Amino acid sequence: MTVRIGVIGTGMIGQDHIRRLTKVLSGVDVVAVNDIDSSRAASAAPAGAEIFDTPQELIRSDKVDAIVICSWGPAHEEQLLECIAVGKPVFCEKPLVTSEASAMRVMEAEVGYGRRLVQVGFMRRFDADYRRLKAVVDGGTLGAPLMFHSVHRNASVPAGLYTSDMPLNDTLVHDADVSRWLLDDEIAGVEVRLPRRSRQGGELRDPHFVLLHMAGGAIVDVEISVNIAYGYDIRGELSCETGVAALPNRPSPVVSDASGIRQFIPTDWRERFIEAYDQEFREWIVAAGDGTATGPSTWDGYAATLVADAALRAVASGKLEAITMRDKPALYSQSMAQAA
Ligand code: NAD
Ligand code: ISE
Repeated sequence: MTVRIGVIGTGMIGQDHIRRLTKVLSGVDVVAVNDIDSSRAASAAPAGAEIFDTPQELIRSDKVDAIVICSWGPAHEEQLLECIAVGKPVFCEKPLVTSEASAMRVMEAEVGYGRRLVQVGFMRRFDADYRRLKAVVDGGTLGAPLMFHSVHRNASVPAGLYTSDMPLNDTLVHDADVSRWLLDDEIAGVEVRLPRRSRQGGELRDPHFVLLHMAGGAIVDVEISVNIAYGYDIRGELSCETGVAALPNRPSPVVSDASGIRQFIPTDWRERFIEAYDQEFREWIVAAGDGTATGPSTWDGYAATLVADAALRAVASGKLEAITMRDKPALYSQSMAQAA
């Protein structure tokens, strides 16, 4: 069976996902696209795909079985609710939404529908290196994890479009999600420290040093630097009771020349996580073909949204900001260890 996909939002990641859905993966066909910028939709549309004027028309079209949302975070809620209303599986890029109230509305709609339909684009859970790291922790040979050091560095972010809230509500959400998943625990509180501002980012508040307090007592520190100039650099190291497990350096040629010995690093997320994005869609396509969703859920998107909200409060207060989660609906009761 071929799953017929409609893509909403044909900017940077929308175009990259259209490429993988048309040129890399099988069992899918991109049959529809939409973007508020209609000329961008037209240039991104694969041959034969229909260009829809609105997300609602695309979602409701009989030609579309499942939807991929790659619009901006604030637009996600309305598009997700529409997908749930018609019972179609939907892959939604992170962040799920940009406020707690919005996350609750999406969760209530999906719980009311009675079956999982939403997968959130937390692609690190599909990355082979992160999966091996998780296998080591879950294996238990190192004892309980006590600390996780997460480094999230972007060479640059689009000037103007990327505001001072975004290191926390658009970038930190990945580290929050992967910490919950690796440690199989919820985040109970957040502190943020602001080092001296980097001149690379102009007026943007950057970098951030974030502490995530896990409910079970482990602590995660996260460096968020979004204008570090030299490349896209993602690191992670878990300190456990009797040993340490870290993400390996990515395989890359070691170049020796008159400047010394060095290894290339990716320029951005497209390159670093290329196989992870492919794998997250492989798994999504299988579930979407069955009319459901697996992998990172609305609950996971809600949890990450709470962390972003708490981090923004912590910037203002300078204090540890506690997180209170609602009871977990049975629909999401699968443990985090099983979810991808
Ligand atoms: P972008 O600005 O390049 O593209 C967003 C596109 O969405 C634009 O073409 C815009 O016109 C369109 N759009 C905005 N609102 C819309 C609406 N209401 N209806 C239809 N189209 C709309 O941004 P991007 O970098 O491609 O990011 C898009 C989303 O993907 C964001 O949520 C971002 O956080 C996420 N993202 C995820 C990753 C990842 O690693 N998983 C990487 C990059 C971006
Ligand atoms: C971008 O939206 C992503 O999701 C990338 O994975 C992340 O590294 C980057 O900071 C975000 O802007």
